[in-house]
Amino acid sequence: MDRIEKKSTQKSLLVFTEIESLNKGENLINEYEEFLSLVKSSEVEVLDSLKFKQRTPVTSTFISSGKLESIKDLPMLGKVDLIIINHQLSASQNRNLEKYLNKRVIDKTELILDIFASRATSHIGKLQVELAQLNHLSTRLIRGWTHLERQKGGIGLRGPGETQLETDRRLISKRIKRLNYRLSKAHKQREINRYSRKKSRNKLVALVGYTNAGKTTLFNKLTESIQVAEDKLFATLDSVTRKNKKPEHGPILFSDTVGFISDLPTELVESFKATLDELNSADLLLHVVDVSDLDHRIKFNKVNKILDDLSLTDIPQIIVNNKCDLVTDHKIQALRKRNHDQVFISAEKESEFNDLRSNINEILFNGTFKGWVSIENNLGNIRSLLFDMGCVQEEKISPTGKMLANIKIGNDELKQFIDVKGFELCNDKDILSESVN
Ligand SMILES: Nc1nc2c(ncn2[C@@H]2O[C@H](COP(=O)(O)OP(=O)(O)OP(=O)(O)O)[C@@H](O)[C@H]2O)c(=O)[nH]1
Ligand SMILES: [Mg+2]
Repeated sequence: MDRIEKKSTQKSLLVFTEIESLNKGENLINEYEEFLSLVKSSEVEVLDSLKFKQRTPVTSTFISSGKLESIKDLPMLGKVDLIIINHQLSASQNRNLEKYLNKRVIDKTELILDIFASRATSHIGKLQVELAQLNHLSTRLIRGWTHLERQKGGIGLRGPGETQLETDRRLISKRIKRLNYRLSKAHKQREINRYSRKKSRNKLVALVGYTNAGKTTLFNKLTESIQVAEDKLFATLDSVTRKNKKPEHGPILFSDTVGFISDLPTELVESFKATLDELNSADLLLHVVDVSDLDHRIKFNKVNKILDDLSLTDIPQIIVNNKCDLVTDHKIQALRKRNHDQVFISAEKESEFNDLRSNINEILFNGTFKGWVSIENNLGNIRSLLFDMGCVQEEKISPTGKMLANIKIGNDELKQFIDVKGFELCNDKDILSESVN
């Protein structure tokens, strides 16, 4: 599908319309800023932006006729290649607007699809975005797209007696079939990976949340990774899974995922379902919230709604209020008082996340054991397992030659060792002080 051409060629006019009747009580306070961020993420050049208020959408053109006239009268309209609307338009509204304004018009869905297309890097990500684009395109075919012919080599491809529209439809449905086939193959591979994870007893903790909440920043700290975290919407598209690097937890994998947004195009949710379905196998979700965002409560609800649509609400969730460094202490205290079970962090400024880590362990492993254990020398396999799990913080040799290890481990994880002969908890301060490193 054609991408929105880049800066040098595509000059756009933004039309932001606040519709009072839509989503009453759920409108973002900073909806306009979010629209600007989306446009900025797609890298088109903005010549001008208009802000309107309207009570209800107009069936035929979405925007009321008076406002359309004022757009048509704009002297700068001649320089505009593209008009971007901050709502989802029906195919006929889109077509009518294009006819009346004699310009290409794209809606919020197309804008988001374009951003995803520019961000997708993995094989699976690219397939998913293309599928979403084609599904979207197939609803708008009547508009008379011609680029498919251009892409596929043109006239020669057309079957005998077919109209342009039929040819487009045929090509698209063929391509959609192929994409579905390739996606299902790619997902089978992921299922195999998932199976080996289950066998390896690793717990999966997935970070979810509204786009730009700070998921990747937190993920990087938790796993000592260097994924790109940016002040851009949809910086992350492909989910990434990495092993926990800190001794507190033991066998945990963290997974960073694509961020959500209000009015996430259904085509995208559908195409990404298989990837997001992986969240189904998560043992715990960290719902990252940007508390410094005026809209954080509404966005929190929007994310929960999407999680609900994906049937993920049964998975335990820790609410992680992020970016606390941008909010006054007073406000954080007030929030803490009201929300005892939530965690408050600054992913960018902190590195320890003690509350978060102990909450994770509480849920996954029934709390944490911290202390010394003694291990007989014939239990080398347990020693290396503890190291593999990342639980050992310090090691010593006791006066009688036994290994002593200072470990942090989930209580449930500890259970498997506690009955083994030769493995004991060691609280004897004398032994510890006489032991050597
Ligand atoms: N001040 C401050 N900025 C933060 C904090 N955490 C993240 N950020 C910034 O917020 C922006 C978004 O962070 P990301 O980690 O990319 O957010 P994300 O949730 O992964 O976003 P998407 O992948 O786009 O969904 C970046 O510019 C980060 O530097 C924080 O605790 N404090
Ligand atoms: Mg991210």
